[in-house]
Amino acid sequence: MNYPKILTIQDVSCVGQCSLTVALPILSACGIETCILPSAVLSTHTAGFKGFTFRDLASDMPAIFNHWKNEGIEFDGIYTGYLGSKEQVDYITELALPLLKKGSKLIVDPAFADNGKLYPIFNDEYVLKMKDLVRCADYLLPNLTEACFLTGIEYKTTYDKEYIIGVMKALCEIGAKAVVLTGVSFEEGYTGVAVYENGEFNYYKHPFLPNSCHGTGDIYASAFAGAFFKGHNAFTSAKIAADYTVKCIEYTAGDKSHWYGAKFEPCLIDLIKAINA
Ligand code: PXL
Repeated sequence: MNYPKILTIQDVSCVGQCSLTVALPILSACGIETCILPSAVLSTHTAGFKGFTFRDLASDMPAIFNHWKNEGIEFDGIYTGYLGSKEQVDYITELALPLLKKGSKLIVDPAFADNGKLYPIFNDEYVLKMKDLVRCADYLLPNLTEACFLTGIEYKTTYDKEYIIGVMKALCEIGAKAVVLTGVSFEEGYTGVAVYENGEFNYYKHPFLPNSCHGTGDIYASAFAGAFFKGHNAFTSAKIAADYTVKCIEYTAGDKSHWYGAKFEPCLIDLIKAINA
């Protein structure tokens, strides 16, 4: 599709280079018309700043979706990220998904946990509710922590290919049609992304950069969505997104004052080239 119109639903963290402040510029750079629905407004993201403000925008959602329905507005894709509360999941499945054009895809980044732990505002009830969105996902983009919370499989930091395939199959049993699992490392010094689609497993590895920063999951998911909605297949999109994320981390490395996010903007040119190659 040459000029798709997509909707992304995730929070506005005013400061901190994550969620919409990352997704919107990345999707725009990919050449996609990007409609947004902020799920919540926070003064900063929740990973390292203290005393952040948080306003859940769930109660605005029904009127917004109904207005779009009345205007006949439809989307060539929907990509969800960090949501503010479990109430939002029902609004999205009941009111947003009907706005998806026939045959168009839903990409879901569960965005509730990392490194074995839930993000501050979430709990087990939220994880349970997130499964309702997982059931609708054409492409689910969790990290291993989120995949384990969703499936109940033990979170491990060392594992083999069978363990990873087991996790991905379990996510498909919940209802995800395909899974793109990030941060999968089978050997020291490397990490990568595993794609499970139509019963087929593919893996792309790249160097592991020890100086990882916050927000890289959002950079990855946004670049994947951008490449995918521009017409690349899932595995190519997964590779393009991985290469771009690595570039952003490399570009940010060494700047201790920039701990809160990755400097993704100067590397957008590389993403644009990869998508249009
Ligand atoms: O990057 C994921 C993310 C998005 N939004 C908010 C967050 C985080 C991670 O901590 O706090 C508000």
